[in-house]
Amino acid sequence: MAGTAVVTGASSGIGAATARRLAAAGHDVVVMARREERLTRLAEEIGGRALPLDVTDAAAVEQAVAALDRCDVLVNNAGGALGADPVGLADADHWQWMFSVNVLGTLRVTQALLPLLRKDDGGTIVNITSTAAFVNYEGGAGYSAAKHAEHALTETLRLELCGEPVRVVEIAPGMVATEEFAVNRFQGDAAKAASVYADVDRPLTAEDVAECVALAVGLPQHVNVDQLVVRPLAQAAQHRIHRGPLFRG
Ligand code: 8X3
Repeated sequence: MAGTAVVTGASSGIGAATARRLAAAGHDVVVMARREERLTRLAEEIGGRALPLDVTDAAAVEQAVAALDRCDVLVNNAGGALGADPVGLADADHWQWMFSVNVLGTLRVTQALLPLLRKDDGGTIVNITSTAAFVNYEGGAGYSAAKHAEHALTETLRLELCGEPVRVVEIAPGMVATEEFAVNRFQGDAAKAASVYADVDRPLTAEDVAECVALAVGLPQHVNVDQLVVRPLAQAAQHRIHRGPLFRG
């Protein structure tokens, strides 16, 4: 057994793929997310445990974590984007939600699990941020601000834990086509969501990112992947996306 891994935002997308991948690597996986039915189904599938909760609910996080007696790996994946309006038109409620789930959710779960992660043989925290944690783009200010903040939290935590055997890893994906990210961002507008990935030859999948998590987690405990920026080959930079066939033959 490779130890206990807690994955947040595990009911779909990168979180669910990461839970599956870490279970396959031998971890006892504890999955957290709001949607109980999906979560329970996933836990059954991977032989893990489901803790249904909202990471923005401090009391719920405390209560759920009290049920755990071990945590070797924490993957803070819960997050998301809401809206893509320019700053002049942005909805402050959207910004509040994004800050709450991406930043405060990560803070709360990390604080709650840190005592368990500070084990003599070491623990690992993996925060799934985004390339939006480093680069801004039109219409992305609220999401970028939240991801920049999550990046700041991650980097600061690594500095503060220096001298302890706890790794702090940041994985920053670029364009990942998942069932929900863009649809949620555009509040159910499937056509708008699909246009994000239009003609992109193989955007990243949730499984690609899960593979990166497994790679960072699976390295020896003295190896800390500070920051892993991962994009599809068709995306050379935030604004430089090739739309059209990529591979010949
Ligand atoms: C998602 C990447 O480019 O949509 O985290 O902001 S982007």
